[in-house]
Amino acid sequence: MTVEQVSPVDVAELAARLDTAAVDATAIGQLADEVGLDVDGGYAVQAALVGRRLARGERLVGLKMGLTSRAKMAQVGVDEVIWGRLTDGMRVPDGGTVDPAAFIHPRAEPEVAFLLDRLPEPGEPVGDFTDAVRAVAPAIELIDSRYANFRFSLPDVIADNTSAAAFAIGPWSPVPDGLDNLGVLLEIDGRIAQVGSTAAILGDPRRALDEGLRLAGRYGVRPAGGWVFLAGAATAAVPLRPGNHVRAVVEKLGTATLKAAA
Ligand code: OOG
Ligand code: MG
Repeated sequence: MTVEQVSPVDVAELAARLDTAAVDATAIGQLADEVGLDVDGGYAVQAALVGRRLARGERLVGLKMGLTSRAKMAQVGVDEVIWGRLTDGMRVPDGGTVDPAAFIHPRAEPEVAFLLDRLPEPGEPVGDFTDAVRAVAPAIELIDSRYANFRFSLPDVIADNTSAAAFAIGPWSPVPDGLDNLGVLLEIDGRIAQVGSTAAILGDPRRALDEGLRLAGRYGVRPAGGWVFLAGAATAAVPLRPGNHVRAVVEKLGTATLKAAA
């Protein structure tokens, strides 16, 4: 962030606007152009935005990656890997129900979740992260851009905590031998909406973990044991409509489910 461009006052103000948009489920215009926000500025706003949730009593429970697959990058027209923060307030039990009216224009996407065990060392190479991972699970992420028409620049989506809105995690299992080429399905109301492979997630979801911990580490974020990590969707996201039953199936890992109230 260039100090002359985005003052601390702006950071707090932009975070407040994004927070209000989320709480009121009302879209706002993009912010980055207005104030000259760059990537570092975006992460500063994200920290302040999530800080507002923590001030309301939510707890940080993990990290998420965004835009780790071509399908996702193409869908939103941004081609950089990004990371965001997860709080307990975003967590929905597996099989649980969300109120779609609480969101602006929610979309569901299939995810692979890791459960972190010990604190990985900064810069620890891929492969060794299997030691840092206690378990892996299929998951569903609900994303909900706070920007009108789900349109944003790279700094905008970073400031908006990478569109994070809610997530549900299926049953945890020990990490299988290969995670790099597992089939991924997203079903809506029993119909297949998206098909993909974990290979689409930076070649291997474990690479997303490595990349995410490295990137977040640059901003002083160190994961704790028990944190969850979402590796980023392997497929494009699908609009969530009232009454939808969503299932994400990951080969060898099983199924996560979520319902939208009618
Ligand atoms: C940004 C968030 C992307 C993923 O899994 O790629 C994301 C967006 O698409 O709005 O969560
Ligand atoms: Mg996602």
